[in-house]
Amino acid sequence: MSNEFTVQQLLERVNGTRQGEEGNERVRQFTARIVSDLFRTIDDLDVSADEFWAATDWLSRLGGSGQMGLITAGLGFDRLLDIRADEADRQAGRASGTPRAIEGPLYIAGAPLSQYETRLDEGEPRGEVLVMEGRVLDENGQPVAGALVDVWHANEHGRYSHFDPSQPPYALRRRIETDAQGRYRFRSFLPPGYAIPPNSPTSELFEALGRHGNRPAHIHFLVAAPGQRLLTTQVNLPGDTFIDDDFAFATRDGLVVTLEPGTAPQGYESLGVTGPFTRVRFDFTLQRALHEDESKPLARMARVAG
Ligand code: MBD
Ligand code: FE
Repeated sequence: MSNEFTVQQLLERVNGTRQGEEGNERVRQFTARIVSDLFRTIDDLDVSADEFWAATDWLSRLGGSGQMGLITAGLGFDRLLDIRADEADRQAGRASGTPRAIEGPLYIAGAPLSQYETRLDEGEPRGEVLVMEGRVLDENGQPVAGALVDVWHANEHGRYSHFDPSQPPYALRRRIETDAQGRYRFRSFLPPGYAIPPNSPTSELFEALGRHGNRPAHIHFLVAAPGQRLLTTQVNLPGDTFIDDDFAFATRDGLVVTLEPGTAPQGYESLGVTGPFTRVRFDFTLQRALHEDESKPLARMARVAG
């Protein structure tokens, strides 16, 4: 047998298995497809060796930087998965509920847990005081008691705790269990938008693409309850420059909240509200879970880990 290959013969060997081995069928299918697509790209675009090695160097640095999740969001993959999930729901005739929106790469599990209400921030307000409140509902509009609302947002500089080591652990991250009427509420401050870190593999690519790396102001949620499908979503604050130009394509119609003036602190004393604040009312409507797996309160990496 010759060791001189055409491109086709090379691909067949790359995708071949050892004698008596099958490997993982799904992984082999993905690899075969992706490698052959990239071989074709190199051919079609006449990619030079220098360009190829520059690209692999960038990928190595990207891996080392922990920014892979920024790149998948910025190149539209996260939104693509949501578009596909929405389409699958439509085809299955499933009730829609609150629109899903991407989890993003900045979730951390295990935030402090409270019943009904909590403060996300600590100490002095670091922006306009926000109280967000509402209920968790099922497909029939019935309140869901004991639902878990896991909420997280950026600080006044647009940075997320844990990834920004200057913040205390779990800063601006909390879990809230809804009360018997399905209600939750929390106090925090209106967060600003997010920008990708400068001088990083991600910013390098976005500069080369002539794109910006900004997200409009938003607050993330995972909402989970037994028998209900896990909802991963975000709400957007109105009036942001990037509200219709999100680098991660995560903003959605139906998720831009209304900011109401909350003038009197009456009824909000337990949240330490002493003066005017901004009030956001938002109910989350969950889909009924079709099987147990759909209701696990797991973030994306935990789902992969099983
Ligand atoms: C974020 O804050 C975010 O929510 C996403 C999806 C990507 C990057 C930063
Ligand atoms: Fe975010």
